[in-house]
Amino acid sequence: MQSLPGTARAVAYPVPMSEPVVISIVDSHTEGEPTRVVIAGAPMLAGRTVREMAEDLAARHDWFRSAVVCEPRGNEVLVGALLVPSADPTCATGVIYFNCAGVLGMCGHGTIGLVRTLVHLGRLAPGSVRIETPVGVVVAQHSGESIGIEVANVRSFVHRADVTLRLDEGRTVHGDIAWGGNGFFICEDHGEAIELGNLQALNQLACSIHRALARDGLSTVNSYPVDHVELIGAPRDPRNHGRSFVYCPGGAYDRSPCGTGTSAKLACLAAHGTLAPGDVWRQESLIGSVFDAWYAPSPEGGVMPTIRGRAWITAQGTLLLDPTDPYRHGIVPSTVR
Ligand code: PYC
Repeated sequence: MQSLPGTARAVAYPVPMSEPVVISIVDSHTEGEPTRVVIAGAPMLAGRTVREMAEDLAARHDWFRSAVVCEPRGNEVLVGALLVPSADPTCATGVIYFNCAGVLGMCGHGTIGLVRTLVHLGRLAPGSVRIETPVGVVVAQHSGESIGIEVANVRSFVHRADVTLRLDEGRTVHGDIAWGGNGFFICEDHGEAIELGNLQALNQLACSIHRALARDGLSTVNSYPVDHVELIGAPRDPRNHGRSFVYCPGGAYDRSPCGTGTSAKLACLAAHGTLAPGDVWRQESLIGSVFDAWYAPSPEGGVMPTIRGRAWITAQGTLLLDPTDPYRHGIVPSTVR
């Protein structure tokens, strides 16, 4: 087991905050999807497990989440990653992922971006590293030579197969509700071209599915909502197996093939008997980037998925929150007049 020298250096912020807040970050993208890792300046979180700390972040320090990932410093595509201590002695660190809508369960592209960031900072030697997330332990592997990073994700499974969803427009779609570290509705009978030129129609349909899922109160494990919509179509590149449009909570589509979404898709393929253990599924994103993915059956049901993708560092810097700035905590409902 590797141990990481230091989680994000945490600060006990006074309330109200009258001093400038300084947050160190490293930005990367994983197959097109951005991740912002917080290196220092995070608030001290209460809790023993990463799940408890994620609950504390959401309950008491939501300003920090929105300051890091919402406009004007971030955008709705960006995923933040906050390193926190892990109480699990087999884990080198814990991590909490979040975006403009709130805290996420797990994030596959984010874990690949996190590993690339730790390598960039000289904090991670080649090999494997166990990381505690709010929804379980994941194991990341990098060789130091190739830029491909593998993530063995949490157990993934079909929660409800072949769900019929009636949309507000009167149209009906079918799909599986599956868990891959976040909750997904995975749909193939959508009738839309999975192409960037069709983005408006894809967004409209995914939004409508998202509304119907919320209206029907559909959830997955531990009451996690089904808040990601994954539309699957034929791949553009014949070397690949499927092309995905993944709509995330907050309203942006995933530029990568979505690590937790690809894991949930593997669970569906395994449940339907269309992909054998160990066989590689290559999932394209809307921009054509690819994750390789495969699974082993889980003794508890469902699959233990592994995804592989690449990440690159895009920026390293400091976020400044000026106490006189009305939007220092981001443009969020409470700051909009
Ligand atoms: O890669 O798992 C993922 C992910 C979730 C939300 C955005 N990306």
